[in-house]
Amino acid sequence: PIRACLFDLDGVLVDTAKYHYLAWKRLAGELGFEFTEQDNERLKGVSRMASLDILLSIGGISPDDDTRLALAEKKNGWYVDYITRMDESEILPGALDFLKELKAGGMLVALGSASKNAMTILNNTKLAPYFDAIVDGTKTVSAKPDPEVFLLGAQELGVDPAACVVFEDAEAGIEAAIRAGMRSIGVGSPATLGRAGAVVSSLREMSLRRLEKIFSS
Ligand code: B16
Ligand code: MG
Repeated sequence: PIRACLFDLDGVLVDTAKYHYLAWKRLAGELGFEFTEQDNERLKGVSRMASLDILLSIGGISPDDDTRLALAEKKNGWYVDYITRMDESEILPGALDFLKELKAGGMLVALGSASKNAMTILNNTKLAPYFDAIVDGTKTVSAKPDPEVFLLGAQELGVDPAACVVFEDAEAGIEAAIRAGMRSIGVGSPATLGRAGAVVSSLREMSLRRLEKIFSS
């Protein structure tokens, strides 16, 4: 039976992708090239430095390591300005009700995010108290699709990976769940999340009953 639910943050519980986009776009602008919303899709679920490298390849430039670090820090400063102003109104539809239902039903809940800013977001949106374990980019070495982030989450919860379900909006995140030996539910489009055990368009479609039904066989 399922004992724990592990949630990705950006794209599943909150829509911080729009702030990442604004900050990356501003950086591209300063460097003298365009960065579109479509380009931004490629950065979802990807770590900060890997995101920067994708952005720089779009601009066709390859600065040295010190410059790259400075650019990533600059982008992060702008991004942090946005997320420090976030509040509960930015929790994605259905997320809070589902978390409340999971807690009431005795399910263990963990965060599995690539972001180094996850705590700021969880505190500002008042979501932090719903988590029994929080694993984010400050605790991991390898990025998704490596399973590290979810395996650490299961370990902190003291639950076998086979009894865990991962909620993810990124293909690399579903891959990470599979490699961790966990079940998964994609939040978004079946076109990109086809490898998940099931796909929902938002957490509004989720309930404890639905969860049990999906994985009953
Ligand atoms: P930071 P998730 C990911 O969060 C984002 O989807 C991705 O766009 C971002 O680059 C990454 O976090 C790192 O974030 O710069 O704040 O450390 O989807 O894994 O919750
Ligand atoms: Mg995500």
